[in-house]
Amino acid sequence: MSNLEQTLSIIKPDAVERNLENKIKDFFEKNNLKIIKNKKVKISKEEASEFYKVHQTKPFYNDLCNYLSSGPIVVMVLEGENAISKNRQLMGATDPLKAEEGTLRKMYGISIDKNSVHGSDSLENGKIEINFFFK
Ligand code: IDP
Ligand code: MG
Repeated sequence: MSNLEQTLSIIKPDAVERNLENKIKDFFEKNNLKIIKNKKVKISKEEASEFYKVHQTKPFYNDLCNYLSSGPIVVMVLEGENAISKNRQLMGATDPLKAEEGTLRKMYGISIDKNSVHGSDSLENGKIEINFFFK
């Protein structure tokens, strides 16, 4: 049975800065996640705070919002079979040191805060996140 989903993906500032945009996009396409929307933006601290508000009680929240607003990012809607979980698998663990071989964060992540990519964690949050960037 098919389960076509959409998820939000972000190429974070550390990866954009290192010109990894095309490599990361190719990796998604090769793994059957189609990029159906795509734009490069720079968001404000306020926008980052809104985007990451689920983390507002975490000790790293302020740094996280400063970081996501520190430089250009590429936001994309990925579509494919089980896109939410598929993208999470392709990204690997949050901490690049713990990420599995062959995952984006293993290949490109610098540290837990500069981990190169974001991906929605559920269908519900995916819809909220897609709407945030592509209204
Ligand atoms: P995820 O990106 O794998 O879904 P989340 O737990 O949702 O991970 O955290 C959001 C982002 O916050 C992570 O991608 C990472 O950049 C940052 N982060 C998570 N945990 C820590 C931490 O313990 N220290 C610093 N930054 C963190
Ligand atoms: Mg998350």
